[in-house]
Amino acid sequence: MHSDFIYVKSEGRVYECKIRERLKKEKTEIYTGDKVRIEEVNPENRQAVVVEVFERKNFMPRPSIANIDQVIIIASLAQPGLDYVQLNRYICLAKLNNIPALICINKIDLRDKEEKMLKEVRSIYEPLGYNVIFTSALDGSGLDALKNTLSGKVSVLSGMSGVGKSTLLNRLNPELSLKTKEVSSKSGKGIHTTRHIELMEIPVPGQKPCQIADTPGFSCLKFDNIMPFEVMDLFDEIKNLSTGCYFSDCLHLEEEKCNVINNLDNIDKTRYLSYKTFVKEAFEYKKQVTSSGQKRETSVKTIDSSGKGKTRIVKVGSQAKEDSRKKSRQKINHISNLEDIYYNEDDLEQ
Ligand SMILES: Nc1nc2c(ncn2[C@@H]2O[C@H](COP(=O)(O)OP(=O)(O)OP(=O)(O)O)[C@@H](O)[C@H]2O)c(=O)[nH]1
Ligand SMILES: [Mg+2]
Ligand SMILES: [Zn+2]
Repeated sequence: MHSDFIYVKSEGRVYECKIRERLKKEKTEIYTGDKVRIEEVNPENRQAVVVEVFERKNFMPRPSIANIDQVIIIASLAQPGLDYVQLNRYICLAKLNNIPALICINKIDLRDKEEKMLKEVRSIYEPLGYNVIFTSALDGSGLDALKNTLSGKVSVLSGMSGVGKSTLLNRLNPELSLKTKEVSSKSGKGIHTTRHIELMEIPVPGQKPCQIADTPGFSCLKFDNIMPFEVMDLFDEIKNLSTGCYFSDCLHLEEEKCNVINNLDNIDKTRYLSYKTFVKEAFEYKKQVTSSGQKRETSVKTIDSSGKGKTRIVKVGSQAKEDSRKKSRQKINHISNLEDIYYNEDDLEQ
């Protein structure tokens, strides 16, 4: 169902808002997490109009959400089993959009011999600079550690369907009662339950208030907007070794005198496998772009942020100019009309 309204939180109140016609004409897109200026139309009924959208500090497509401090990537030890390629996919997506990420492995109650796996996950990701947390939404273990990472931040939970994102959020704040669903017993895969994106406040005693967005998991997320040569930028350990390759355009697949291939003992196997998988996907994308003459993401500008790599910021259609009129920055905390962006028929299959 499509809705013409978006919901904006301002000074503790939620306003039901229409979007100013001018913004619609300019095709200004508004996403969860955007900071906007509203004008009240009917204060009693808390109705307002969005008149301006401010420039974003960052943006994560799929799911579309703006101004995020961190992505918490959830994977599960079982049901569905830990899939490193998928986990790396979510990690790379966060990196592509220059958003800090941490890893949370959920459902640790489901495995008898989990110790070995937990060590393995730590040994892969901690040297790469990722914080790894282990949780069980069922028995509550690790939830305090998870809470500690949230303080004062805007976080997004992402990860495959069925790994327990909504269940974890419900545990963090039982008042939310988000919809969760059984993992399909036939396939062991999750069936999509979370359908829209909403920023929710989680009160954590003794800590600064924090906001979290739950997101729907994807079953077939692909790297379809980057070129093969750009994939290595998403794998620090490969990028670092690439400076020693003989060919400057080496893709580290089967080239001669490749410093990455010569050092495969120093790279985790599942990381290298993921790298190769994403390069292959990027080649498919390149083929499509080349054959259709289609332009790449024109709405994305890439800026260099003080030598720390690239920041992709999606341009907002309207100019976010500061003016002297009284205004406040509000945050959209609910968009209910994006459903069809997150789903295709394949995704909804059980
Ligand atoms: N044993 C066990 N089951 C869990 C745990 N966390 C979640 N589950 C179960 O896993 C299933 C899927 O959980 P959801 O929270 O709906 O998964 P989700 O990640 O939100 O899935 P989508 O919304 O489809 O992306 C539910 O049946 C939960 O009860 C856990 O820590 N341990
Ligand atoms: Mg969910
Ligand atoms: Zn190489």
